Amino acid sequence: MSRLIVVSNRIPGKTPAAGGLAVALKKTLSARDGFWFGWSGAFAETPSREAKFETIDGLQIGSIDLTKSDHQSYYAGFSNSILWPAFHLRLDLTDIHSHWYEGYRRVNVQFAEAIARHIKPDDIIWVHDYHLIPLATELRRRNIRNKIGFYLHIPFPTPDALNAIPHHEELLTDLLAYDLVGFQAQRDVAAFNEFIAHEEMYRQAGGTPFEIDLGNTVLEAFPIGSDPEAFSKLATSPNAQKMYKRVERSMNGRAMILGVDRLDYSKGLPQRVQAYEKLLENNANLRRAVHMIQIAPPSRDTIKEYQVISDELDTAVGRLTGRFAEPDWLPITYVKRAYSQASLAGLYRLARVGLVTPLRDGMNLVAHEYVGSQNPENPGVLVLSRFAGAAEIFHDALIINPFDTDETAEAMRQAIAMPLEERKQRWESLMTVAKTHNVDNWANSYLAALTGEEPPATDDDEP
Ligand code: ADQ
Repeated sequence: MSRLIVVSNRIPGKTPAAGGLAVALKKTLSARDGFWFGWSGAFAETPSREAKFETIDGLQIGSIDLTKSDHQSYYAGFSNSILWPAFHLRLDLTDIHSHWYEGYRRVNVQFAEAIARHIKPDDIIWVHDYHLIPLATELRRRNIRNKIGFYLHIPFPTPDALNAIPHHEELLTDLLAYDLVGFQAQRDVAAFNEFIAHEEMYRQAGGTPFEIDLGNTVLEAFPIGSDPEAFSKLATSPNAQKMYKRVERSMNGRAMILGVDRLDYSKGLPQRVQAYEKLLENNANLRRAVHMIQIAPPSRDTIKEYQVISDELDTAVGRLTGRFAEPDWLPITYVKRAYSQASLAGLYRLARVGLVTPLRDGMNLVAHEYVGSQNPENPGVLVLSRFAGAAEIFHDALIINPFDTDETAEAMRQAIAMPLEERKQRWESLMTVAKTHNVDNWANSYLAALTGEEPPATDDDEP
């Protein structure tokens, strides 16, 4: 089997939220040999092009340091203040500074130079996410002819949103330097094709369109997943049980409604709190019978828009509490910190309702983890946004439009009232889907498409 080189913004082991994805990619990597490459997390005075290698958990990890100013332009700037909001259709939240693009490209060049000298002729290279779109172009410029694949973890934008991104034509050309561009959902492949159709329409109207020739590049959806069986075990592990029992005691028989998200404006958190407020407003009988827990550790908090969403959520939670709390009952617990996977699994298992209501999301792994953690004898109900990639596969969740807070409130009510039989039926179907779309199958099917090799047999295959 060829060696595999995985490239992502950060090297693994230093991003706590990476969770199952890092574990799955490490497993794939250890089966194939090769290395993982990314930013070390450290800053240098001058840009270094020499990768440092170390062995972590038996894996070869290569990294480089970046200068503070390049990192600012590349990461907080172009990647997370332009690409992230535009790809999530939040053009109102983009913050465009033209010099950020230069920093973004400089870092991609720096990555390419550091990696190129370590690539052997049969290696396959798998590049992850929007931070590194130009990497294949830069590697090709350095005469790398190997198979290079790209996977976009976030949604692909609509034509108008793409047109609002400075240098989007170059970025599209960059994508076509890959052999395979993988997306989370069919919706994203369709959005890419819609851009092509949009340019064609422009040509027919007499404009000068941007010509896209896909050449040999394959575009395909590979929905990512988690490891539901591992979550199922984890949810009954001693550490998960500790959390489960502690919170169960504090619930005192009330139904728990749970949200777990990075604190990000794409996750629809203020709308979710508003929907919960409507649930309490419209159903006086539920007021002392439910409790919502929202866990949302801050992320990217040097970026202004992330401070704004944090303040907005503080206000929404404060208003809700002031309006409905009683001296001996609080409607919501809002926790701004990260928890171990075991603690999360315990909470998922206890939650009668799992709220996954992003305004737009590539996939959303919390949905998968919630399903994996349920008790088969008494499962909870997943309330899922139609704008999460997960909605393309989890048809038996209660699917809602997160902008319609009446509808979300009604789905919460329905979830709480749902008879055990229906909960079991829905959960069994969701669990079957989560197992089929687990993270190992995701990595194997992506790599099979990139290399043309057969994917390894899975446990589900007939002998
Ligand atoms: P994210 O936007 O980070 O990922 P998500 O898919 O939900 O979103 O993954 C979040 C991960 O962080 C989960 O594994 C979750 O357990 C963990 N997490 C969240 N809150 C936590 C907390 N309080 N403590 C500890 N861990 C927490 C991006 C895209 C998604 C896509 C993934 C993977 O935005 O759409 O599904 O990549 O491709």
